[in-house]
Amino acid sequence: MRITDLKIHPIAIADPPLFSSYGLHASYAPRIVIELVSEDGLIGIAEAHGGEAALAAFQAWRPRVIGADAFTLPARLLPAGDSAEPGADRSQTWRVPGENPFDADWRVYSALEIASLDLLGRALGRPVCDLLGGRVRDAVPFSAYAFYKLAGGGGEAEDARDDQYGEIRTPAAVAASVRRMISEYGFREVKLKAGVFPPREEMEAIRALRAELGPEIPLRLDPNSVWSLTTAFDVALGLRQELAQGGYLEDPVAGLDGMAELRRQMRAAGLETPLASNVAVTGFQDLPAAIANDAVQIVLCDPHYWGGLRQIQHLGRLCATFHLGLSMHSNTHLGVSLMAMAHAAAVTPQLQFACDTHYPWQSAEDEIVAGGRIRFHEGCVPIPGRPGLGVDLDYDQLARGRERYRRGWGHRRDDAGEMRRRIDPAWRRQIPRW
Ligand code: GKR
Ligand code: MG
Repeated sequence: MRITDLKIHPIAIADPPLFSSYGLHASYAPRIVIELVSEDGLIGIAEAHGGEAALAAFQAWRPRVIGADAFTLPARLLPAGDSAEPGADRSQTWRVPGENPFDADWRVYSALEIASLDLLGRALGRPVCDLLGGRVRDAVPFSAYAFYKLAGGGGEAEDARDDQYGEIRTPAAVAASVRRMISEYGFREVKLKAGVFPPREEMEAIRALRAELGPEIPLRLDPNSVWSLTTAFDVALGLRQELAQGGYLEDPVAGLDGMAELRRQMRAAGLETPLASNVAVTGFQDLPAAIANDAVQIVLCDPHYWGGLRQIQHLGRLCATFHLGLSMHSNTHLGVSLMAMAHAAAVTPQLQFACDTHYPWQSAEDEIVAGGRIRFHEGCVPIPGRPGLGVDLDYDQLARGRERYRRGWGHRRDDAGEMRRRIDPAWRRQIPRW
């Protein structure tokens, strides 16, 4: 099935002021939506990280895509490997996901793989998961993803969004926000984005969550690499009960060496809390060292930069082979990405942790899926029986997203710049900060 066009839609979507150790989310986040058009007029879609660099990358790939066969496009375009030079730091320690030049090719490839699967699914009348061997679950569990934040729901001036959650800076506010998210979505696992306030306060937030939610809900804590070894060890010790039973500590320190050393110290002290990563481990090339040094016990995959859905299936098998757990990372996204993430999890039996999602932080005003926001049932996204990913584009909404981008909003994710603009003109990312 010959591809006759690749349409590339850069959009900006409102984003609330969420904190992480990278800084603060700006009022708009960039995304790119692509449409692969086939010779018989069918369209396959995907959603990707956005911004100017991503837009240029998609445009550069366009000539290689036009004329390709949708069935064999993945094999034809698969990147040869890693674009990082030997010895280069290709982690996400210093770069937010979606801004890492070393996985730029993988990000474009991922979106093309997903759009080609959507296209083939539509042509064959089968859901994407059926093209990859079939679903192992009918509904995919996601986790509540709590953030510290300023007041505000994203967007600006007359384009500002409602804010359901208000300012979140205290343990009580974290617990209340998660309670609210759970009552709306039904999530059964919870992650707190940390690395924002002194660790003592963030440990209190985890204790407040445990008190609020009871003993059954697994809790995860992710400071995106900004703790020292000593601090990370103290947090692991102090929260050994709270993070047990299916919880984990995600990227507590920077780099695979740091993670491996922390693991050694924790095990010597009898602390078995698993260490998870999407910062130190960002692709297949990181696995040999991670495994050899026992630096990471749970890998967070992401179909947006690991290479699409088939690569997540490969990763699942590798994780099982090496006795690693598998979870899923997210970044600000809309419903097309959510469905791609859900199909990835539906065809990967080894993925046993509820997937991350930023989706509750986005608003219906920005959704580009026809029919509005995807509905969760008991914390899960049901996998539809409809062809492809199971969602269509709402072209009016897409045009609104394009218009926001055209107005100059959300051209690059710059959390550190936003932190300097709104909080502290001298702010810079510091590792370790605590
Ligand atoms: O959205 O600020 C954020 C997150 O910090 C994101 O950029 C991370 O990539 O959620 C991610 C994570 O798990 O590290
Ligand atoms: Mg993380």
